[in-house]
Amino acid sequence: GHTRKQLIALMHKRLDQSRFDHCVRVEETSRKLAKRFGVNVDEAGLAGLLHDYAKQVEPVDFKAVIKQQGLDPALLQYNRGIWHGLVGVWFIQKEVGVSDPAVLQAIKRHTTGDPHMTDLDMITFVADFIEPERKLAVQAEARQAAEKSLTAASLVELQSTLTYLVEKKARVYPLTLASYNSLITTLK
Ligand code: DGI
Ligand code: FE
Ligand code: FE
Ligand code: FE
Repeated sequence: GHTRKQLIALMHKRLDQSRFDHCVRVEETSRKLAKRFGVNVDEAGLAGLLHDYAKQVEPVDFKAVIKQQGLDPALLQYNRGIWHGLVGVWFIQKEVGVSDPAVLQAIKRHTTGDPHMTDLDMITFVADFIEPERKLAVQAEARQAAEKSLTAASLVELQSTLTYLVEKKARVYPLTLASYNSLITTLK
């Protein structure tokens, strides 16, 4: 294990200041949500802090990992928006040495969600969307929903993400749609 100070030094090698500051806000938001919903606060904080660790990794480096590790070749049709979570955990294991599978899973799922999200997964997913600098009305709506329910807040986020993607004619990663369908079914 690293001290928080060591983690922060490693993050500064990969992230510019504004992305780093976002990560610290997601850490803080995640810890609050973990207390609210009875989830391990340190795991939630660690996942929140590291969730965007790979956000600024070069596309060519992501492509190399996707090929070398034999990951789904369909991933190559996407971009850093999708890669930094699903593939980013490879860089986190390698460069930061985090091995807690629950933390790695939450980071992996933080952009697309997953049809089988745990409470920790939903905390990372939602904290990213409702950290204090997220100012959209839909983000306020998710923040309000997260007072009571992680699934309700996750659904607000996925509905917004899907609408945004379709609006700009972007390719929807199948997991994003599967997550939405799963939450809709849960909440019906
Ligand atoms: O990393 P952040 O900016 O803090 O937030 P994020 O990881 O939730 O989202 C990163 C980007 O990923 C955001 O611009 C939306 C995009 N995204 C989410 N789901 C999909 C997606 N992009 C594509 N093409 N397809 C998806 O399914
Ligand atoms: Fe992200
Ligand atoms: Fe997110
Ligand atoms: Fe983020």
